[in-house]
Amino acid sequence: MRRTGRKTTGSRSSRYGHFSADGAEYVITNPYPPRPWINYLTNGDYCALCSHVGGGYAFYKDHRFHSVLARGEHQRTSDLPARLVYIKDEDTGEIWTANVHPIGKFTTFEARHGAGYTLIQSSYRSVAVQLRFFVPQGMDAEMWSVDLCNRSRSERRLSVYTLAELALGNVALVQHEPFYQGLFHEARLSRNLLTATHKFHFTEGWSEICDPWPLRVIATSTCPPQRMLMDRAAFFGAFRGHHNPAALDEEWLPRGAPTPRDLVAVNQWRIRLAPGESWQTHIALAVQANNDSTSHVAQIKSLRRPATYERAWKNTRVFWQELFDSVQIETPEPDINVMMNHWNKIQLITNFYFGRAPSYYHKSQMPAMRDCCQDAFGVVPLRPELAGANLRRIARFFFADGQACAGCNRIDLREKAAIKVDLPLWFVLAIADYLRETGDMGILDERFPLMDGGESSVYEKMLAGIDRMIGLRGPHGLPLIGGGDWNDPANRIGAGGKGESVWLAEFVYLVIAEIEPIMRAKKDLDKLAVYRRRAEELRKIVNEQCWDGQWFVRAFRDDGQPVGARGQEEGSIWINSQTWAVIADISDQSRLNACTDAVERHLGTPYGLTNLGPAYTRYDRSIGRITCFRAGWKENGAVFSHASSFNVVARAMLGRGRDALDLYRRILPMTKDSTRYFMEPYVYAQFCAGPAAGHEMGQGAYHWLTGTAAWMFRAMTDYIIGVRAEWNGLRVRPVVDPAWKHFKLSRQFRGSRYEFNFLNPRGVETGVRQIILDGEPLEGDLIPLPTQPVHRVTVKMG
Ligand code: IFM
Repeated sequence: MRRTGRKTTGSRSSRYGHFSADGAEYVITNPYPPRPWINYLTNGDYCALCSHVGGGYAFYKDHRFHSVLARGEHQRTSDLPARLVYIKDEDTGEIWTANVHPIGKFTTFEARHGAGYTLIQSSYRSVAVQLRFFVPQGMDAEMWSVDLCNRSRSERRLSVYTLAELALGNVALVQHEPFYQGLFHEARLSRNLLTATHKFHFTEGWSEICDPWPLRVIATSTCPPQRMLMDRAAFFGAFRGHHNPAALDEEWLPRGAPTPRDLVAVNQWRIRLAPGESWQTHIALAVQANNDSTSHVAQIKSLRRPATYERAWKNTRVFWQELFDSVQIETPEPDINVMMNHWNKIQLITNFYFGRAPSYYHKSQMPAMRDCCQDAFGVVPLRPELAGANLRRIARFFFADGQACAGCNRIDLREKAAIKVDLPLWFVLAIADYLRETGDMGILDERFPLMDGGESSVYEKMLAGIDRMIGLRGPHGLPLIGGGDWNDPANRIGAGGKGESVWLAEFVYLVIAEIEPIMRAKKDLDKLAVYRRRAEELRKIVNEQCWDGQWFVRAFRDDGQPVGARGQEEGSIWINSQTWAVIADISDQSRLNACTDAVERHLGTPYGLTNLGPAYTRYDRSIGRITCFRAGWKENGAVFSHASSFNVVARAMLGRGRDALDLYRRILPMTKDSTRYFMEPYVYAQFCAGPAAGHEMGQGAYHWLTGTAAWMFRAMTDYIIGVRAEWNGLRVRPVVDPAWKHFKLSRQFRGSRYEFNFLNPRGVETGVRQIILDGEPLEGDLIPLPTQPVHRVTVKMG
């Protein structure tokens, strides 16, 4: 069950590709899908975005300030590879690209995205090429392998050129003022080594600061090239481009020039291949601290040995395999299996490392606190120690009064206090989840600095966040929404200082329930009593003043008018105040079921649920930017995957297994028609256009970086298959489609492995008739803490 070499697919394919038999790779067979379909290759520090033709960019830790590889000019539809391999037939002079794009000459093509790597295989004129791009664990580099084979019957004389487009340091500047920025480059070429850095760097307030970039990039290869070039202008020439670089007109690349303004790393090898003969080189593009250290020299030497690459490849495979193995499922639905066992994890860990900031569709964003906390929550069952480390890092981004910073970057920048008020509560949620999984109560007493001086413990930060929230009360007694909550662009509801959020009330209610056992353990009973009173108050207000007959209103504006209320022409129902009423369990079952029904009735589409409906068509300053988006797009009525995934959890919590799975399937990326959806079929996108977008409905946008990955993962393991970590064991409450007669979950917990086997012969949605733990019947539905390395659990539903 645990090894992922087995065939898990049967998952559907698209007209552009399919999953590999074991589900671990997505194989793109047509070089022209509707958009670049990309992969993130990362070890948590170095990150390469790599499309199916080698497009994308790369950075170290923070895409805004430590850019390495340029993004090319890919944006959205075009995708000029930033990693390019040209081949020239020296006998005929013909040129093509092993990436296929942009020259577009090919006989065969296949790209395989896998965990941490992308392979591109193509052939043309009987020259077969395989490009392998990967980011090794434990080394800040991207590694390329180029394999050529002469499949013709005659000897071939070829030139092979590799091109990496560099953009060093602060990328906003490089893109904004390329000429000016080029004046600060410092680069050197020696035999088989390029070293490049940038002498002007800043992370804030550029007019006063001018420090050199603390990093440099080196490029070297296992097979020394006969020529190297670093001047982009000399490579492409004027009035030429990626289709026809001027330097390829000549026999040899021009010899080295002084440091150019636009940097590339180009290698040229002239090779002769007998029929059937192969040639290979490995190339590394590595990031080093910009100083002369002996370890740098050692690294360069090792990057010239093929064994280094093969070792790194193996280690990388092992890392990902272990990650895949930590939680595995087997259900009757191949699409779900393939996502849960492979791609959902790859997406989740990518989000987790970089805070959902860098993608093909946005780049200037910072890693946001709310997102980082949710991604840590997603990762908790997979790699609790990584989640714990990240939560400790996030703990540095708080103020004494409980406010959180908007962002929590990886490179020690100062961050501003957030205008969004909900952020500290996500931290409480993530910590509580982490504690249930690990029992690592010690984290609560660990102390971290505060942004405004001094320090406090994790526990104190959690309380400060809740205290602050409790203090912010509006005219109805609900939490003030201030500059906004989860729904970022609904940013003006409380601009005048009086607007209130119903969703926040539900969230605070939940967070108090989450922290209660922690406070009991801490014997903080007086404060807990205050929190409980506030929770009961909120329950009363939400039920007495926010229930609109069929659903909960979303908020109250500064003028006291409700947002998301029946009878309103636009935005009369918003999803989150329904979903989170259920998640927080703030009302009775009949209301919770009624608002869940209303969500499906008013917001349901074949692709998932829209964020609100009907979409706004007129700007409403009292609500905010959300009303400016085109109707049906983004938070204004798009099918928002993240909010839909919350709703899967809600449906399962209500015991509505059929409904939960019905929605789950609609959100899955491979269930969408690629020709309309455009985005990758192997990862979730933030949204797809909703009904109000007219003929564009169903068009996906903002791939990869979305809280959907965390929530779909946990929705399946914790709420549908229904195995949830609790303080003293694993609670088992499956809520499934009655068609699920047999399914499995294998997961680690507190150092042991649990192999769950679920039997549902009567085809029920929920309910456990009997649990057998290691051969013995168990009372109740809580599996106790582990006593041996492996526990086997049979769960009979019915
Ligand atoms: O809640 C936010 C999230 O933090 C970033 N993406 C959009 C969501 C909804 O606005």
